[in-house]
Amino acid sequence: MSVVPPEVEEQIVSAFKLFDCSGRGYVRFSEVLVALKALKLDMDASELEYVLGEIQRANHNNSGNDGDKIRLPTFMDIATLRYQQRDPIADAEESFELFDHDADGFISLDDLRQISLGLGESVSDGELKQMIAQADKDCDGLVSKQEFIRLIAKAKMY
Ligand SMILES: [Ca+2]
Ligand SMILES: [Ca+2]
Repeated sequence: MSVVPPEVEEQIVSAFKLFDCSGRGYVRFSEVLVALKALKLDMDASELEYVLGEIQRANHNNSGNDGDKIRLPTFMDIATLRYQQRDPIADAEESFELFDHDADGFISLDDLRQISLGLGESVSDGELKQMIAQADKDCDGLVSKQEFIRLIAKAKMY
């Protein structure tokens, strides 16, 4: 069972395959660093060394890694771990900027309309209003950054 959403898991597998282009079944330490960066799950070399050591200890070395060769299950473990460590606030701030289409610091009904248009999804105003109402604690019809972060933080607890 994996704790990362399926689309993230797919990205992780693709990143692995990208570096394992010849199908040798492993990627090297330095390639893992680059792959993680591409996944926006950056780690520095000393962090990676530490994590790798922990994973190898947990698996009693039967994961098929020898030295510089990191196989997919291990790569998946590393990326998953990093994914779980991400700063949820920084993450929410990034998403907020995506939603705040006109960048005025609030997510309005208009912002959501623009986004759903951009995605080619037809979402009714009623549904969009409901999305805003979920987060809109002070009932001004707009979602402030604070309200948005609170909503995301709450959602992450489940
Ligand atoms: Ca806005
Ligand atoms: Ca509000």
